[in-house]
Amino acid sequence: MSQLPIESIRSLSDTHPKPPHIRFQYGTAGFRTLGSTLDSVLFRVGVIAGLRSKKFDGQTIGVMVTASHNPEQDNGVKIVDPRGEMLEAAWEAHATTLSNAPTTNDFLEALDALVRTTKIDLSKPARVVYARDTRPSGVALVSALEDGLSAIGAEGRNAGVTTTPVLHYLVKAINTKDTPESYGEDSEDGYFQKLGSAFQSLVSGRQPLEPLLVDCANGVGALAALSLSGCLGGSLPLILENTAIQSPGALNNACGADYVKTMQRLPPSLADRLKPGQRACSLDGDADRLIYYYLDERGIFRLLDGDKIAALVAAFIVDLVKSAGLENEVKVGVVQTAYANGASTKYLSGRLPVKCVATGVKHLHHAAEHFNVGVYFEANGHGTVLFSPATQAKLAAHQPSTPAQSTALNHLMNLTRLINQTVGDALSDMLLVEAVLAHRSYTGVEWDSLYVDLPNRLVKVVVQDRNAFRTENAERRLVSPPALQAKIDELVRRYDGGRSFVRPSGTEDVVRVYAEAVVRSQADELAFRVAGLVYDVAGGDPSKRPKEFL
Ligand code: NG1
Ligand code: ZN
Repeated sequence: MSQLPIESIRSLSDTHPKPPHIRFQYGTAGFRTLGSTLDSVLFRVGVIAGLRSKKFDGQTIGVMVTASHNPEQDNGVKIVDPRGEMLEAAWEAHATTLSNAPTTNDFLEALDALVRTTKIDLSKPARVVYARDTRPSGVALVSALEDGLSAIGAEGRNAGVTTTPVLHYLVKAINTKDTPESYGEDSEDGYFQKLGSAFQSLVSGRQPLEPLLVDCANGVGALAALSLSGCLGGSLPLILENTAIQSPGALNNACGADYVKTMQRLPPSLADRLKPGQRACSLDGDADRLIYYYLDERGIFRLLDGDKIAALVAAFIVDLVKSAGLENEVKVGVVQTAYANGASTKYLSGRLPVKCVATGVKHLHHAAEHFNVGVYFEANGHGTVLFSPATQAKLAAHQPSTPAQSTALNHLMNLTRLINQTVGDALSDMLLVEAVLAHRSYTGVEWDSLYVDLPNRLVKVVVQDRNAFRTENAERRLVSPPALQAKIDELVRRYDGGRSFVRPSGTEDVVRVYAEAVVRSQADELAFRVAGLVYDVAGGDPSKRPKEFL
């Protein structure tokens, strides 16, 4: 058995010391915090990714440097497993431990322990593909990552500046290259060509689509959307907005999917650009979230969020499966979280199986794998559709008995190429939505009218210790602090159509309160009153209690 290259790790690790007094955590979205504090984390992630690759016999591991929808000064990093999926949970804990080792010596000891406990054969090769978004801090962080890769002797492939979903795609494409499961050419261009050709086949013969306005959040999505639009053969005119990737401070600032969903309003920069009835969508800073919207004839903003996307897409796939003559063999299901609008859950459960899981894409992804076709979307616009390997084989082998069945089958096969099977991709999802709208001859108005959203409100509460909040039943109920859930229940009962739940955030040091009700003012009031209960139980200084918490 080979040994860890102690000297090479030691000398390079000393140039990337861990800042004292900071505790890092590999959370739902990887490591994510102020970009200026992450140098040692990136170095160590390089070493960890190398070991993870050795663990998989030299299969390629991915590393993405991004902080998604967070403000520009933040940055982060996540590790992607060989099939293009998120890092396995046990290794999230290893990554946390290694990132917090105070000194180089402690880091080396922790590495040694990891190699022994997880039985890594150090003689195996290590391969890592990595990319970053457009954040200015990304350049130096990638160079720290490269030091980590070189310290462990991993072969690195720099995929440059690209989106999170492209990086996930690359990992899967590289690891399946020249195999029967080949996922496509292992380049960004190869991916966009694949999406573009599937999209063009899906919409051929349909009415040409009206131009779509795309808010690129002043991030990497601007570059990606431009490349993608070159692969669409004019089938979907895109008007790209908020593409100022060089302007300091512009990233995600008053624009992007998170802004639109959270504020439930149009990015101010689009106010003069969007005409009533025109479709628009917003990407987030690493282009894995997508939110649609339009202005109605009175100029009022109408949101088409992840729940509306799930409803549109799931119903379409169910119809195609039926038209292809496969309804008894291919079961479509939907996965949501507690943040899904109650009206969407009602709409969907009347049509197909719906499962609710804890927040965080990995939970949705894993639950979706249990369906033949699993549609999952978070309300915030992150999601995709998974076709199980057995279902893909079934589609390939199915002999249609009528021309109509044959057409529907072809559409389904094209959907498997159009939809990213590794992780949610705003651009792939955007093409998916556009393809469905083209097939249904829907404008935003008809899509919007599938169901009417219940008014809702999401509030953050700063508490002394968010770990004091523990939940059950897919995070819909609190088990601690004791007695708080009973008080929430008591309050919720007083509101028509009221629903509210409280959970600790996995990405910020806050507790989130969600509430919905039949009337907007009631949803707001319920959210603020529940927030008040939370603050009183766990917030600390009563004089600092926010006054809106009634
Ligand atoms: P937290 O901070 O745990 O609520 C947020 C989003 C999740 C998910 C993660 C990862 C909400 C309410 N929560 O998680 O859905 O997207 O970030 O980015 O939108
Ligand atoms: Zn994102």
